Amino acid sequence: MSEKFAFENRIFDAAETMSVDELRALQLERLREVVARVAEVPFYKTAFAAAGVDADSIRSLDDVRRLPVTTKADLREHYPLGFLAVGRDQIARVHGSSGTTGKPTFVAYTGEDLDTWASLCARFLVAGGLRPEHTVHIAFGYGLFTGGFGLHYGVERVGAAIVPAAAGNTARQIMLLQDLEPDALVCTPSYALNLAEVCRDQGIDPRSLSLQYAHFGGEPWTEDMRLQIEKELNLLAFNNYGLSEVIGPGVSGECVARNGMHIQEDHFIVECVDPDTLQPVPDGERGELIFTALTKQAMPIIRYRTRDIASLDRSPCPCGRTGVRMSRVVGRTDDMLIIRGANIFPSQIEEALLRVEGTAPHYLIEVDRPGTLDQLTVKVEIRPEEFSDKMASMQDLHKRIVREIYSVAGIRAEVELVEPQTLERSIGKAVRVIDHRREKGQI
Ligand code: DLL
Repeated sequence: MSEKFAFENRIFDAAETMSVDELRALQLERLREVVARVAEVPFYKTAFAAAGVDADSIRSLDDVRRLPVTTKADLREHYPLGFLAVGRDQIARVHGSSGTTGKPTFVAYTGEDLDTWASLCARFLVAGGLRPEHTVHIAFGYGLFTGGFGLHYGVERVGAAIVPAAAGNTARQIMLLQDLEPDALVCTPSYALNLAEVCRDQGIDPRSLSLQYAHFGGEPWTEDMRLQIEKELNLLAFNNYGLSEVIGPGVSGECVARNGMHIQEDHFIVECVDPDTLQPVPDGERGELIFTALTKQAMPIIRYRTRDIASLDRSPCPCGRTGVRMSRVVGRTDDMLIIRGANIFPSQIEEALLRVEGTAPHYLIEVDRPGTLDQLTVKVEIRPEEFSDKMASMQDLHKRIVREIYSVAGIRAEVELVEPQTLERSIGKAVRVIDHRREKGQI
């Protein structure tokens, strides 16, 4: 535990400790309600008819498995807002997350959804130390990404003070941290390490900052990384998880016992399944998580396949919360990369390259974390006819590729132009991505 701060277990909402029987009864009631609510959403209308299910046929919680699953591809097919279950006039806000194409997947919220979301974030923040008298430095992007606004309104709901530092400009962030002396830090775990490094470069000891604890999420990280961050910044680090399609941050988070993230089961039904058969796996075994959002109004989602691999633990927790705990996310079943908190699919890089004439369809994406920040390098073969020893034309090509990748994937990549025929050819499935972070145990 932190040298600076005595963590006591506080509960924000009595719903977090309701008995398992009460919880299951509430889930069943809410499941019936949400199935009725989405009955006129075209995708569900068709899928429910095909599966022969409706609200009346949901008699027990096991019946959730009779409902169709929803995937990111389904959301994309109904771009931009085909999953709306309310009129446009009911929407209070839209967020989004990157998809496999240049267009994001949008998610919409009513005023009531935003209220629910703020409470869900408040709950895990309080579970991990937040008190009304604290100040929280939020270094998540404020924009379509759900991290910034989600955590912002969660902190506000608790009644604590916020420094909405947002993302980027690390030197300025360090000034804010030094001068405003916040108690807590909110960002991605990799950004916390970056902050510590830049601090040291400026001759400031990151351990001397006022921070007592931090809430990290938005990307995978390991237990080793937790220890490293805690040592470098002298704070206690909590993990929280969520995804835009389900609501954003606030799906689950750690309590002071830090033995897994409590899923907020009064609002979400979780299943952990074998990704190939969709059959449930026993507790403690790894599988793909599937979430049903029970209370959302604008865009309820039924059995959303997260592609995130984790396991579930239903043993009682000393904190008293009854929500099942999920382990860290240990991997994904698709090829989505999370780079500095942003979701990137290799197909986006391919799409960007295809837009630039002169590049061959041979490329390799390398992801690394040489210091504290993720680095994305794209090695691109030049077509023989384009290859030239004229610096100017090569530089121009390089610039165009960097620009296209930024425009499609929203990320600054290092681009290396390589000579024709230099990238290894595969005989089976092309290896497009080498993630050095995995070999190093960083993710
Ligand atoms: O990353 C929501 C979020 C923001 C959660 C801030 C927590 C804090 P998306 O951009 O839609 O939403 O990305 C969702 O990020 O499916 C996971 O693969 C990954 N992810 C999120 N939190 C964690 C975590 C937000 N704590 C995708 N550990 C998810 C591992 C995480 N992976």
